[in-house]
Amino acid sequence: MNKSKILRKQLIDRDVVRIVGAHDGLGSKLIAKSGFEGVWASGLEISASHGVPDANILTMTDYLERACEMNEASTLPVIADCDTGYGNVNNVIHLVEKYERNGIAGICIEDKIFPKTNSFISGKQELANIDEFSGKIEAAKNTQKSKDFFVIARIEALIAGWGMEEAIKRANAYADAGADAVLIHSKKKEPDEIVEFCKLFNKLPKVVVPTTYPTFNEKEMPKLGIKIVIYANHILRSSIKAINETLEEISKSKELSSVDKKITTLSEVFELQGVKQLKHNEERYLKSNQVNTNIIIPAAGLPPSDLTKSNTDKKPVTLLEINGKTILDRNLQVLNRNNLTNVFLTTGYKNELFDSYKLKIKKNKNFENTTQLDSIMAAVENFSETKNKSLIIIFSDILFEDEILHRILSSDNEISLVIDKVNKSLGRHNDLIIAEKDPFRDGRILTSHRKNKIIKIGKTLEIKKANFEFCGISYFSKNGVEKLRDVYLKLKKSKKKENFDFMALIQHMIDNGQEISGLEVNGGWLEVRNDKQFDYAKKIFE
Ligand code: SPV
Ligand code: MG
Repeated sequence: MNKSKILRKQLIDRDVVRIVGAHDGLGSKLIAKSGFEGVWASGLEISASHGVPDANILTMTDYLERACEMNEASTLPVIADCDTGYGNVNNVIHLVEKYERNGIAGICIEDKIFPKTNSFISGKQELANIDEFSGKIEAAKNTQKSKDFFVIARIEALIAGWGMEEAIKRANAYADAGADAVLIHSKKKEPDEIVEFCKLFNKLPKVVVPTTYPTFNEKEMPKLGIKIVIYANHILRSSIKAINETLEEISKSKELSSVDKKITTLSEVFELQGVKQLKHNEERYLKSNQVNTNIIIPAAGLPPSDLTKSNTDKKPVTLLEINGKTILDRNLQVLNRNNLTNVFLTTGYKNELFDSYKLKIKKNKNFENTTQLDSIMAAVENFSETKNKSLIIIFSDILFEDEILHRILSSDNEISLVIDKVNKSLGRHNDLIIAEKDPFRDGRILTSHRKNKIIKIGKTLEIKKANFEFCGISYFSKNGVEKLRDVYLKLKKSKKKENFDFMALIQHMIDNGQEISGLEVNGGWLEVRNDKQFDYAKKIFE
């Protein structure tokens, strides 16, 4: 239904249609959210928001642009305040074509002389000749394409001090010219003359703007034939007051703490801007690997016993500081830099130490009796966002460089593990691997893009037989995540799961025919599982 039709329907369905003045898209959204029926694209508000007087200083295009902004920002119909029509009858014809084509529900033109000034500005308010203005109304009605486009004739006779008789005479003339409604304007402190006018003129629905007679209640309007009430400038005036108070408070206190509690939250701003929809659209349509990839960091376990010297407080290893910055912070920084922001963490041991992290955290209370694999799967099972997306699992004691992520994100494997040739100098080789092809030994490449299948992985592999070690970073495509979940749940059902850590599960998948690719790298990562590795990390990370 177009907006003119919506407005016409509201006029049938409701006793009084309540319309609020605004000057931009945000105002239009707030009005819609508060349950009003329409938006008045107010000349006063629009000109004030440009910092100029309401005196036809702006042009029709300035007003039209804002009316369109308000129209697009909400589903409410917009009635545009078009002053005197910005000139003579030809200007009115042009504006009706423009406004209607842009989906504006209706317009209001007033019977004053161009350039007009706001009705509440003191001084002479010059009225247009009745016939000339009736011609504008007739032209507007003859120009509109749809029968529903709504044209309001605004009578300024009471404002200009010409009296009731003149107001009624004009109302009759504008009704004869084809107006859909008349707006009868008054600057009196009481609604008496409005009430009198309404009793004397019944040919058309009436529109009122009770700015100066604020006690006039909506309840009194239907019996007077008033079908539209416009609260014309209250958004503008309330925001000016609020802005002044905020500025004064900041200026006085020289900081933000007191003012922060009094103003709206940023999340409300984001909500009004439609950020939720933005995220939804990204998830649905933005086919970038980054947006569609989750990160899980399992950090539930106890710190390794070989890290005693460097970890006298016995912190979870990912919270160890390497030159003033924790391993977790360093890794989050790399992830953020690569737009990988869907990060899930599983904590267990000393989980309160993670409270300051604004990540999606799953607490694994039973961490002492479960494995890292259980922590990974707890995150997968707990967060529905992990469904239908690929996944990078990063062990919490690994430091890594951006290039490794680039390598993962540009690969098209179903499941892959980042692997490097065995490095004997830093000790500890838990996660050894036998891959189909031996590594390049000359150390001149950072990564290799050849295909290399993993044949064996596990803690019990003999070091002389292994050609690679696992770097603690693995990748699962959307399909790969489903397979991981299936295998894990099957093992859980068969009660065999206790014998499986992450590596054993991968071996189990290989044994059952799943291809697991090795993504070969040559450095660019570091594990921190013993004091020697910790000291080394301190040397290389600033
Ligand atoms: C406006 O909002 O611009 C109006 C209504 O025309 S009033 O300011 O009351 O004249
Ligand atoms: Mg106006």
